[in-house]
Amino acid sequence: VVGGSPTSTDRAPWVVALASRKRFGSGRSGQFCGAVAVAPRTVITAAHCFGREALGVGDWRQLPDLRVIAGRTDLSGSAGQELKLSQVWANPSFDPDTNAGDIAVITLASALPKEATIAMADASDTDDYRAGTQAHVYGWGDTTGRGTYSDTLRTATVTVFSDTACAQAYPGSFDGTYVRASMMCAGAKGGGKDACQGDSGGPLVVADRVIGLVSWGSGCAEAAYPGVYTRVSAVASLVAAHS
Ligand code: 4AZ
Repeated sequence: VVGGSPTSTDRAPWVVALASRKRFGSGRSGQFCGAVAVAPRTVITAAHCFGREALGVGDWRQLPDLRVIAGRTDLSGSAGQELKLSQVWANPSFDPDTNAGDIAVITLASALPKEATIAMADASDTDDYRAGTQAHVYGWGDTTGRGTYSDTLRTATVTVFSDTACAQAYPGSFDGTYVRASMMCAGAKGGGKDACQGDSGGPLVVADRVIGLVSWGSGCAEAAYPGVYTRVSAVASLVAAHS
């Protein structure tokens, strides 16, 4: 998160880290994405966290090597719990060229407390998506856009963009925009606050609902380029079908 401030998993217990025990040597957390607990055994994240192909054979994303880390503000510490995954459904319709459908559903092998979960926005929560709404993005990702990851959880307040402004920020693909109906944008006027690499899959939150998952963007915190998020209300039925 660029332009944010430190927070804690006490305040945001539903923010979890996705880590691989094989990603780094001992002494590093192996965190590679954010994620969010939406039910005691259900965590949602970005499909692209699992690569172009879900759970690619032979790499560090093998199911037995993955962990969901909950309740650990500082990933260099050992607070909270490391949960095993019993299943990953990475959307088979995810398109790595456009990032359309960037949603994956993780089933945990053991349950988190209900208090450590957050509700997903659904189609009736239109106010949450109104342009100008203040939302909060969370993650352990890059804080500068130059590869400086954070051991401690950070958050920034960003503003929800209109679909028109979002599409205008990313023009030019074959059908006029890179932005699909299953996406939304949020950012700061003049830039300076945004999700960045390593935050992918983590939540964008309004009040007590998760409305977006960090998905993509051009650079980080640039004035012309808001962050693009998976629109949770658009994928809620997929999540329900796979949890
Ligand atoms: C990434 O590479 C990434 N500024 C995530 C979020 C944004 C850009 C890139 C949004 O995972």
